[in-house]
Amino acid sequence: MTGSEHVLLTPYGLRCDHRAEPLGLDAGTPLLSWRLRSGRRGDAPAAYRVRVRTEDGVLVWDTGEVADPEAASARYAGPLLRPRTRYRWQVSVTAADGAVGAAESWFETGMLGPSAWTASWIAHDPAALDVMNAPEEGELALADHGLQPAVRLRRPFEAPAAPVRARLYVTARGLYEMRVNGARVGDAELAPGWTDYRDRIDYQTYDVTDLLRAGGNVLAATLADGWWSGFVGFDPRRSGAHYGTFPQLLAELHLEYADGTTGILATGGDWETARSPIRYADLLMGECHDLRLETPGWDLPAERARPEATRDRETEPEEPRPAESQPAESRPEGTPAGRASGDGWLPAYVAGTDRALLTASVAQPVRAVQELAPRTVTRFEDGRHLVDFGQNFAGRVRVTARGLAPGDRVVVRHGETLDDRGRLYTDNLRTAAATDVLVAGADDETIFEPRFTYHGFRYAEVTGLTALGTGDITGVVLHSDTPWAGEFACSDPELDRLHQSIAWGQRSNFVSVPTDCPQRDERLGWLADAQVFLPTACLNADVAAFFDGWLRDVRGARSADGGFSNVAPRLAGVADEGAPGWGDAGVLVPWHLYRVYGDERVLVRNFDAMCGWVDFVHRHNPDLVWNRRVGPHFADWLAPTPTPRDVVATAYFARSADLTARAAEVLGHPDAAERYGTLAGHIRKTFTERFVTPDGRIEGDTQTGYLLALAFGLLPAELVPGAADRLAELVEAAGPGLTTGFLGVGLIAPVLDAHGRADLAHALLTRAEPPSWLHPLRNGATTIWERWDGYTAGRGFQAAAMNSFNHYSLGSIGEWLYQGVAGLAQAPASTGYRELLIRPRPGGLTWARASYESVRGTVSTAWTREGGGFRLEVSVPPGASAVVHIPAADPGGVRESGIPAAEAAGVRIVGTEPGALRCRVTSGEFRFTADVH
Ligand code: RAM
Repeated sequence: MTGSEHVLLTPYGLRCDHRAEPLGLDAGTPLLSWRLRSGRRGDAPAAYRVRVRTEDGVLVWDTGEVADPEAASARYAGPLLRPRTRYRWQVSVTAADGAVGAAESWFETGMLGPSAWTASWIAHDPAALDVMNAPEEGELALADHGLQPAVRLRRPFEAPAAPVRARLYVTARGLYEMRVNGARVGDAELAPGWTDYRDRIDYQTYDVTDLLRAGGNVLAATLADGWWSGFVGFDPRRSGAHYGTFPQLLAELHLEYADGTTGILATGGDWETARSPIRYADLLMGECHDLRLETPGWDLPAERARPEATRDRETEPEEPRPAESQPAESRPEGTPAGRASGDGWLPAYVAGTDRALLTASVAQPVRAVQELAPRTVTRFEDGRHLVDFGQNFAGRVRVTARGLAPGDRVVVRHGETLDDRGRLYTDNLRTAAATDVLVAGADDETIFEPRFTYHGFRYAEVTGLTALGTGDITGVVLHSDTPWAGEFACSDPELDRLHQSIAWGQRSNFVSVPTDCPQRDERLGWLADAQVFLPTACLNADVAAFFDGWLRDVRGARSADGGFSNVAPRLAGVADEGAPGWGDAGVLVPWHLYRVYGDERVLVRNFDAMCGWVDFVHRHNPDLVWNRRVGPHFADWLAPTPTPRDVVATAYFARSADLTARAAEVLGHPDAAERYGTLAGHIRKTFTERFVTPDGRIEGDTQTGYLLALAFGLLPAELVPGAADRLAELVEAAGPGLTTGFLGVGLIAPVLDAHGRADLAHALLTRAEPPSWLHPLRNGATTIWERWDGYTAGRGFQAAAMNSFNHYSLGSIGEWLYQGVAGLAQAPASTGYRELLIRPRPGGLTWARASYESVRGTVSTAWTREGGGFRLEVSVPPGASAVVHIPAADPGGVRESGIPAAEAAGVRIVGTEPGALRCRVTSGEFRFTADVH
């Protein structure tokens, strides 16, 4: 980029349906969006123009010049998009002064609908799969767990020439890893990800052009159980196999040659299959690689396969067949496997041709995003090694094993913490064995990294190696690769650690779906956890696509009469009926996403379900106190002081009705807006009548009771100050301390702040006795704990039956670190960060800063307090404006870039309040200074 481009108004960060350059899009009318930057204060867009072209430059859609100073996106409205086609698009933005900046990106469509597919589901014939070896002493009881080998599938074929373009469209019932001519395809992990496979199965698209060549090629896959046929959740009545009993692959390779000819290679009975050296692979139990069973070269064309592999084969695979001439299926569905082609390879078993549920994935895949070097490796006398990665995370290890004889075993166990004897503590994993095993083959050195499992851990215990150096083992961090969007830092290193722990909680638990925890036999998409953490999550990362994907399963998990569930994807038998605050996530999550990303379509897609939920609760609770059909009523889960259930439930009922009314308004449904608005008003009235005394005491007199009432605006205006005072009293009386659980915790700092008690919010942040955020950190936490007292000095661990050390719910304080401590927030009535509210709450800190990559561009704040002076730097993206509160002893003395604020360009004073000046600023960078003595 040249200097002048940087100075002028320039679009950047182009997204299509909230993803950068998505490959394989099934949406017919995607949203094309951009962010803006400029080096000039007050720079603002006046108009935009989007042009979409085919790859060879043919113009398909042109918005023309659209005069809209607020727009940061355009919804494609051109002719029908063609399947499997790449489109390039350009956005040009004209600034108010006529200067034009432009940027380009692309998106590529996928199959655009299930009918385009010809592939069949193929598998290893489950009846022909070898029975596992009997488990050895101390090893997983394989028979009990019903674990089965991962299988391989392959299809050699002849390409007449190197293709000029090749795309692989692929999915699995189970987990897949694809290879082309021995090279791994793409970098997605745990693909195709977890969806409710009864409703939909996501497929992924890969550009494999560079992996193919003229002549012999091999397309190959390894398949494992994953969420489809492996263990998920904790339901002891159903040991795995939630969706099916054996994994299956469905794939199509589309080839285009320079002469214009094309070919399709689809999964069908003409593939061949064998068991793999992975004796089992399970998300909860772990993975076992038996390298004695390895057949090098299995995924290579015959002539490139390693000589020893070729020698091992009883017969060579048949001559590869040309891709074009192959029928999609050569055997009818369900036909049992027939003749083996040697070396254990059998014709693939065709398990079906149902393609109705295939949809392109809408979110970023899980990826190995980071590697952690061990902090220490300790060797015990009994030969075990204990590896400390210094960070609790979700992922797995990569170990380099040396000096093993064939059949030697290396066992890696995982745990979040150590017991008081310094040994790996795994009691809290419940039935998740989280154990990976390597059985050595002939190679002297082996690199072992499981591929179809993940664990939540900080420590790994390795048995079976005589030596293990810090360079021999690496922690591989896995999570849904949502682009990181926020940064926060301040003068208190413990608050920085708190922020980091929250961020690690997010990384560890955004693994295809938002899970409660990554370690024990649970890892479910609990709805309340997701909704309470969402505001924090949205500041840490761009989670628009991630949540859009998950919301499909939230809708899918509804009951026939409109009730949301507690977990999504739903699992039979797991607390089906949505509890207050859990089911309500189906309303709260779309609303919050709309506010953050400004994309109305999230409301469009969820509106009916939102209405259905409110109607469901209303139907069963016509007197407007929600006390029937409350599901397993978790109330303010894990709160030190419980809040009456009806108070919690009725507050959420009012909140959901209110947000549904607002959504109706946004979507232009005045009748619904009126209906739900009126209902919300009646519920609020009922709440006050039933639960609030005339002097403003809320039944139960708990922090969470007041928090819900104040945050959700349930009280008549005259009762608000009293309720806020009572909340403050309760916080003070507790230490100052908090007594909130999952539902109250995220509200406590914002509500105290909104009612003039940011000092108490700070007091809570610096409190170290439990319940507090610092207590875990001072006891070695590197992620947020499930319980305030997961470990306490006198008592030790909480009950192992429910004691996760990596649950993000109580980390929902993260929002206030950005919004309160650093002062970076969106104004309450704004959507898509059009209007910001910059209002730092310094507390006892000397500096803080935050930046956030919003849908409009970068927002940042940085403040320092030195001597009696306060300095606040603010950056507002073009197209946005901000109200800035500058702490000042004398509001009239505030200066911006050295001149009185009232005279500064782009600054308009809007008011003063005790100890602060309030101004409205345009886009650009501002440097305010004030005296705070
Ligand atoms: C626990 C989960 C989750 C919570 C539910 C009620 O088992 O870990 O965090 O939402 O219970």
